Amino acid sequence: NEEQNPQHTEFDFKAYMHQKIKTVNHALDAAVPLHHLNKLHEAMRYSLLSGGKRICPVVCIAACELVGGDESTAMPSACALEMIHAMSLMHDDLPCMDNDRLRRGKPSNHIVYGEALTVLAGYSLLARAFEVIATTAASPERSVRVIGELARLIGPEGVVAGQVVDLECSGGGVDFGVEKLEYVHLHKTAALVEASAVAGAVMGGAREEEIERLRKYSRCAGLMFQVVDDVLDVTKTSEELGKTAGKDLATGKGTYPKLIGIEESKEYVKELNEEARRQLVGFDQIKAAPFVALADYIACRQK
Ligand code: GRG
Repeated sequence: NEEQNPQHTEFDFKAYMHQKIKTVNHALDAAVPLHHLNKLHEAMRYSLLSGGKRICPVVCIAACELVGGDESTAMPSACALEMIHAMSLMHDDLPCMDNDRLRRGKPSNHIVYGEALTVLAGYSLLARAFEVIATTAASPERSVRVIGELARLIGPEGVVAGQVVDLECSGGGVDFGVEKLEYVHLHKTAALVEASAVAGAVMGGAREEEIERLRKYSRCAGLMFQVVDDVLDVTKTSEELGKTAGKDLATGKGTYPKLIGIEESKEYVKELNEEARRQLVGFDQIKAAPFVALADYIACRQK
């Protein structure tokens, strides 16, 4: 893989992520300070600052830098995206949704703070996300465009739509074909990555054509993340499988290996990676290196 991709050998993705995550965490910490009046801010910070790969904020910053902007211009949007990601995980873990007691190896938000406070802390993160973009970004015109894109991509035509279809199908008994599976992943997962790339690009002053290429890249990357997830679920060692029981069997939910086959799913990952990479042609190749490496990281991750 490294032979086919010389940029990959020169670009230290791990160091890049480490450095970006550090600045993002610092900005998130400042964006949601602790208040001692009640537990609301504590509950917001519990999920916001509890690790995580920070893919959305890094994509946002990298997109801004790719089109000639700088990190600080993208930072309010980057923080907003991580706030929305965090609130979606908090709500997803609730008993009325996926009912997960653990998140990132720690008790889920509602286990620690109770369901009511988790719902409210989630809404607060959502509201704070838009407030941060509206009040700290440089250009009002760009901020309005980002707010509009973000609202559309997470709302009833975006993340929420994906979650609704996912919930409908999770109980089993619903005809769950590959089209529906793709719909769920494109909305539930890829839409927020898309919003991240578009927000960064808009804030950095990208041309429309650049925005559209980054949009396509992130849809491929987001979808790829989920196909890889499904493949890993069936290729895990039997010991690990004993713990998770395989998600398609456990929930009645469709997965790529189940619907198109394991080898075909791996082939699809390759195609999505190539398609993602094609979107980067024409950009400054040095500034595009994080995107090449991110797609490879998603395609090749083992856990
Ligand atoms: C967005 C308004 C609004 C409401 C939320 C509950 C809900 C509606 C949506 C669920 C969305 C969801 C849980 C999508 C899954 C996304 C996903 C792939 C999460 C895992 O991402 P990682 O591995 O997480 O990047 P880390 O822990 O690294 O941050």
